[in-house]
Amino acid sequence: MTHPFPDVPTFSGFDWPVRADADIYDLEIVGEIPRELNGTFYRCGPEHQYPPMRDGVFIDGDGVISMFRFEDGHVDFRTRFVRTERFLAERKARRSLFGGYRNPYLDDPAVAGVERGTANTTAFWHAGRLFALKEDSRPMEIDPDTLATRGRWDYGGKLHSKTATAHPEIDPRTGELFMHGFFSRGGIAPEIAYWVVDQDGGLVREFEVTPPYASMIHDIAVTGEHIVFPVMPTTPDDRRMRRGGPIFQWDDSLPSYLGVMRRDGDGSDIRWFKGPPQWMYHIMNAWTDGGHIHIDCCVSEIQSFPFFTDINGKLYEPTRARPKLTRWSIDLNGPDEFTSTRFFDRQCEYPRVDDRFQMAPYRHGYLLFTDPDRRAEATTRRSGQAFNSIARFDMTSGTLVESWFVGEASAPMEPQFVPRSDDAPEGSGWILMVVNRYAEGRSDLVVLDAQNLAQGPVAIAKLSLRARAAFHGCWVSAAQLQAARGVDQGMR
Ligand code: V55
Ligand code: FE
Repeated sequence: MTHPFPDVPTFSGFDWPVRADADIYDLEIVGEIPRELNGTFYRCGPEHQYPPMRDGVFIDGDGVISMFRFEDGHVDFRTRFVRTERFLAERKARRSLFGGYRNPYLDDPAVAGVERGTANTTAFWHAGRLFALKEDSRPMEIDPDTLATRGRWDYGGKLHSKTATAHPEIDPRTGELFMHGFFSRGGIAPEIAYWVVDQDGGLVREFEVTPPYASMIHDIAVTGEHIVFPVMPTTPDDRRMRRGGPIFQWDDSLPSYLGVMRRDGDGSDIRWFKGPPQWMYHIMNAWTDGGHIHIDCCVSEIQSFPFFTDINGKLYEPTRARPKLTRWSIDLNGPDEFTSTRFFDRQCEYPRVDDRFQMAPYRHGYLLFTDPDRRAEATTRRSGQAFNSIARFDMTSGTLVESWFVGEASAPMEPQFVPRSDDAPEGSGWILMVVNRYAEGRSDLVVLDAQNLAQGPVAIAKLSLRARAAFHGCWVSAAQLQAARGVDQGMR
């Protein structure tokens, strides 16, 4: 037996770990699932298998990958813990063995040298393979039908980097994949690995870039022509880690930098553009327009996770930690500085687009935000963020077009756009989104018309259990799945 989870917000109420590998066949559907929706919505998030050894932070939970499979108006649900090396070691011991977020000094000596990666951040599809990703380790490959864990993926032994981002970017025009790994040599060494994978899944080149200082680099910007590495002052410290402290702290004595290099180059042309200290987790889209690069993203004044504390002991200021929709612009013919334009003054996160229009000028942007006139349930209460609505923005002007409040005592998770057809115009399709129903202790998957969010769901697939608080996901069409497995198996 294991002892109960501690009675703290991270592990109680809606966030009490479910810990189930479960299948629910044929979810109850309210309304009608559009017949064009054939494929699978995959999501990945953290959930502790066992009560933590110390004060567990939720982003240190074990990876859980789940899927909603859409077939001719039906939706089937499946969820599995990812069988990481760490998960298996803890399962064998029937308790936690890893002591803290990215801090190996706190581990039980029994697991010295065991891969610490949790595969808990993103479900990602490229070249016929599904991955569960965590930025501190290499990708974990997952079976797209059974969700069984296939093992670590290193491009046939070609990958040098020990880490791989949870935010890879696919160029929808070429099918190429662009990835980075910060702390690529392991530990907290500052080097950033960068690699390109061709449309067939083969690693074509990899090299390292050295930033002005070591920092967490959660998401990079990729345009048709450039790669941009954001370096912002959330910094690691090995001595602090040895004392049992957090790997990362916020240090606003340092500036931010955007490192720009040509996408098809070798990194020798990298140029660092400076800006004030600020923090950014997620990019909506980025593109190169002649001599300018634009990056639309959610930017906060300070680190938004409260558990990455201020290096000078300053108290966490929630209002400054709120991400706001912002455009960073770089003039490639100008000085070594970047500029910012704020589009929206509400707390927002999880920006997404119609992925077919990534890396180029675009119109439709979707994100979660907090409507202050409504009650905000603490979706990601643990990160200090509480969203209650989804919005569609017109990014040609940076203005909010429409929004939908998800309901009382409810919280939305990252939206996923699905096009009506492969050649539908930008924004013609649906938004799939899990909405957690706090009062009922369960979740819904809502289907929204992406051009009419305000009317509310066209269909709801009802879950009888709490969907775990996931981070990121992807849509894989039935045709892509079929091509990847060759034979139709279904999940019966
Ligand atoms: C994030 C999430 C992580 C992580 C680092 O959303 C950053 C940001 C789920 O794990 O390890
Ligand atoms: Fe993320």
